[in-house]
Amino acid sequence: MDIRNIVILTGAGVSAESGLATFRGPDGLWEGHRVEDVCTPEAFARDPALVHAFYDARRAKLGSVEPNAAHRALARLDGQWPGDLLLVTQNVDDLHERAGSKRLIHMHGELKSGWCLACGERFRWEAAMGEQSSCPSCGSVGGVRPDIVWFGEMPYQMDRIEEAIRRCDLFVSIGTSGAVYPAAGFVQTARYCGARTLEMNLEPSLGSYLFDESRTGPASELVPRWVDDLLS
Ligand code: BJW
Repeated sequence: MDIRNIVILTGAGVSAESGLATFRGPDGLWEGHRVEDVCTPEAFARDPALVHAFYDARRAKLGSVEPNAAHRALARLDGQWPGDLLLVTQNVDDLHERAGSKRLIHMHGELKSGWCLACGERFRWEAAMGEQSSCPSCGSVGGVRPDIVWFGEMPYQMDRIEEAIRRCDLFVSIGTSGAVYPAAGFVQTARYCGARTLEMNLEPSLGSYLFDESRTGPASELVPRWVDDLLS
């Protein structure tokens, strides 16, 4: 099969070997809480200090981690692939862009972005956020929240993502459990539109049976090998 257009979906597993915790593993984020119970606008309204503390700690952690071999291989593919390529990440860390990926969408937002609920502006945010931050755009205090897509909110750039999936010849899913929609449904759209589908994950994901091929192992080993094959 001739491959020209590629869509790659990544999840927390691609950053695990950089030292960032996944969501649903034994050492997952939010120990003692289900992520579905705390990553919601309602949870933020109920206890903003708790939610800010969680995201402030994760934003601070970015300063001590580096992209791994999987991020670097995907950036190499982005730089060398002559056809269309779109890397859609569910991750809110900045490791793909630090590795050099350019054709990238953060569908669940970014740790280093803030969003003012008073004026609607989004802006780069590197420091701790807390409850009393003021908006750099309108100056209002108390309305700044992490620019993160929580449960019940619409992921970013869905039109662009869906169009790329409908046009792709190869859909690849890396390091995601397939527990969260709409990302978990991308493989079905890709299949329906005739794309070949490949999963690379430490273990078979929930939707593993939907893929033409499922490779199991650490992303830092599987992804560079797959990129080498594709570019050779
Ligand atoms: C390795 C590895 C290594 C480890 N190498 N692999 C009922 C049915 C269907 C849907 C719904 C439903 N009720 C509600 C919904 C919708 C809801 C949803 O999906 N809920 C589920 C709980 C069922 N979704 C939403 O609300 C979304 N919005 C929405 O649907 O809007 C409406 C809409 C309609 C139509 C079209 C479009 C939209 C919003 C979802 C927001 C998710 N937000 C979070 C948190 C915020 C970000 C943050 O704080 O970081 O995003 S939840 C959390 O899960 C985070 C992740 O991005 C997301 C996915 O997790 P991921 O990446 O898969 O991580 P893990 O930990 O689950 O898996 C890691 C995998 O890696 C594992 O398999 C490991 O084995 C593997 N791994 N090490 C390779 N070294």
